[in-house]
Amino acid sequence: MDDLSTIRSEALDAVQAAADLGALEAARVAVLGKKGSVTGLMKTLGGLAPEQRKEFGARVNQLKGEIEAALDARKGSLGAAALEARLAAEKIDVTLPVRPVAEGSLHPIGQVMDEVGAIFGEMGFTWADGPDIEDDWHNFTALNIPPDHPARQMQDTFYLPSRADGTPMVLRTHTSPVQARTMLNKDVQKRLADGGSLRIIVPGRTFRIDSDATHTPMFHQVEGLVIDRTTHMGHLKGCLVDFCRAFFEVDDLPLRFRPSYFPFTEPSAEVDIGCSWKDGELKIGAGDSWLEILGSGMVHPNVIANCGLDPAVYQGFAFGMGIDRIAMLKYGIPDLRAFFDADLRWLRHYGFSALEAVR
Ligand code: 2NM
Repeated sequence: MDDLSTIRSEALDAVQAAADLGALEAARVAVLGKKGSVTGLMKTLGGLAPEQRKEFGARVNQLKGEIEAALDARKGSLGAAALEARLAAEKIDVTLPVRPVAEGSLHPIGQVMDEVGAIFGEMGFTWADGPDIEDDWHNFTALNIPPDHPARQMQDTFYLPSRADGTPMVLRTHTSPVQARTMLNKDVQKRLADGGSLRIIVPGRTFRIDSDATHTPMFHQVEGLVIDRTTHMGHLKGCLVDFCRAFFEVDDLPLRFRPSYFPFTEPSAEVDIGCSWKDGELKIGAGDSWLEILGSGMVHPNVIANCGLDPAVYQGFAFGMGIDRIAMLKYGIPDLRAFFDADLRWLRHYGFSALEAVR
């Protein structure tokens, strides 16, 4: 029996039988490795006579080449099969539903505060903040609210334990104490003295003892203040007309200014916007009905003086409105109390995407 043809057929069989790349490598080592069968044949060449060596060497080389070609071919097909298997195993079903993403939403009050801030921001107002807990001087006295005014009564105002020096403390009943604090600020007073003007809005939480279908003990207001030497009632009117039309997104929204009274403004005006009711549904815009939206007026000289400014030099206007109320009107939210129930179904329905910037 020819040694070569046995080695040849055994090697080619082993190559063909290799089921994976590991088995194929074992087959290669068995033939071409240090102790492999073909390697063994090569080693015998040195002991042969030159004539024989030439003839046998050529046959061994040819066999080696043949086996190497078979190894290469098998390697190629095993690699392709492995790739096929992997592609089949890792196949992605793009029709499967995605995993739910836990996505939060902006509460309508925060959304509306941002919208109001953006509109007044374009008119040159900046956003001011202050404490929820106030002393009664900033909350009432500075704002020309007399000691016997009903707003100061225990039934209307949340009183907190007084300061050690006896100063009565309250949960602020409006955001106006922030306006008072701003006018009292020495840097602000310096800017006014240098001919500048003060324009702020103050969005924030406010508190009054009141709880029914249309009132919650905690609610939100945005108040605004403009002070300089020349701002007058015409500016108040233009500013609030522009704001209401921008906020409610009705270009020709009718507005009505009605004389009113607030201790901290003189004269004072309440502002209504035009609307209509159709099939029990409110439509903001032209119509035969009016909706009260905000209070406003020229800042009372007593307030200006209380806040350390000369009322013979400085004047301006102020306004205030309920954020919760304008949010309900703009976005058709029926029940005020649901605003503060922290009900996730309500928040998913009425909330706003955090990824959609305001303007
Ligand atoms: C309102 C209505 C009218 C107001 C007044 C002031 C201040 F501090 F400057 F005097 N701030 N806000 C004001 C005026 C608020 O809310 C209905």
